[in-house]
Amino acid sequence: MLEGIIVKGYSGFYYVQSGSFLWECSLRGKYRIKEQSFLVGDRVLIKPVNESKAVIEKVLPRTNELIRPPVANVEQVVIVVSLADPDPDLMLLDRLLILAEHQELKVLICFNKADLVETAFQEQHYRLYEGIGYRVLLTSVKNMTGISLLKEALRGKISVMAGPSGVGKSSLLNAVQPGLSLKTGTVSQKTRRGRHTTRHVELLSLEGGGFVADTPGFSRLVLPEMKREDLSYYFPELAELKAQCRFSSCLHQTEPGCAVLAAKENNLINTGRYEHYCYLLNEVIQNERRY
Ligand SMILES: Nc1nc2c(ncn2[C@@H]2O[C@H](COP(=O)(O)OP(=O)(O)O)[C@@H](O)[C@H]2O)c(=O)[nH]1
Ligand SMILES: [Mg+2]
Ligand SMILES: [Zn+2]
Repeated sequence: MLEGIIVKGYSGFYYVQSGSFLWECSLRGKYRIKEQSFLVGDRVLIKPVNESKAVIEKVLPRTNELIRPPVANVEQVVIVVSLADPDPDLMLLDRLLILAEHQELKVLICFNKADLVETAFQEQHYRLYEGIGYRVLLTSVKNMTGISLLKEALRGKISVMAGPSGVGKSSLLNAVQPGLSLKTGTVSQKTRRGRHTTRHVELLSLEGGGFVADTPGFSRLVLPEMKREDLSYYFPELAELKAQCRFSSCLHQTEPGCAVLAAKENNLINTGRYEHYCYLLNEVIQNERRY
C-alpha cells in the first residue's frame, strides 16, 4: 500500500498524490456504504489496481478540518493583503488573524503589490505586524520580491490562501510555481460576482513538497463564538498587557487601572489595531445574545 494525500474529488473519483504520482482512486466498498466523507487534504492509504488507478483502503486520522474551504489537515493560512489596488483592508486582516488563530493555524501575512507603493508605506505595514509577532512578507509579483521566501514558507505544508478578490493570491502562486497557470484577473473583472468561483476545491501540488489551495479561505467572516473577555487574547499585543489590568474581566474600554488604555496613551500600541479591537468587541457582544 502507498500513502498519499487527496488533492481533489471529481465525479465520484478521488485523485491522490503519492510522491510525484497522481492516482485516480475509487473507494473501497465499505467506505461507499458508510458514505464516509472524504476531504481534500486527507491522508490515505491506497492500493494500486493498475498503473494509474487505485483504491482508497484507509483514511488516516485528521489533525483538523476547515469548513471553508473544506480541506483537512491544513497547517497554514497565507493571508494576502494588497498594499494598493485594492487599498489594504487591515480590518479584514485583523479579522482573518482571529479566525486563523481560532483554528490554530500557522499564519503568514503577505503584503503584496509592494511595487505600487512607497518603501515607507511598505515598512509601516511590515513593522506593525512583525512587531506584534506575526510572520510577514513584503511581496511583489511584478518585481518577484519575496517570492522565494513565500516558496520556502509553503514547502512541505498544506496551506490555504486567504484574502479578498484582486489582492494577488493566484498571481503569487503562479510566481512561486509558473507551471500552476492559475487564472488571474484585473480587479474590475473580479467585481462581477461568481466569475472566478471554483466549485471543487483542489490542492495544488508544489514542486518542493507541500500543497496549497487557491480557493479563498475563510469566506465566512463571522467571528468564532467567544466570551467578550476573551477577544483580547486574539490580539497578542493586548493579551500581553491584560494581566496588568486592575480587573481580570477588563475589556480595555473605560475601566480604571487598564494597562491597555495606559499603553495606548503612551503610543505603545497601534491606534488602528486598538480601534479594530473595539469594533470587534462590539460584534462579540452582539453575538453573545445569539448563542
Ligand atoms: N502591480 C502588481 N499587480 C499585481 C501583483 N499581484 C497581482 N497583481 C495584479 O492584481 C490583479 C489580481 O490578481 P489575482 O492574482 O487574480 O488576485 P486574486 O483574486 O487574489 O487571486 C491581477 O491583475 C494581477 O496582475 C503585484 O505584486 N503587483
Ligand atoms: Mg485568484
Ligand atoms: Zn484593560
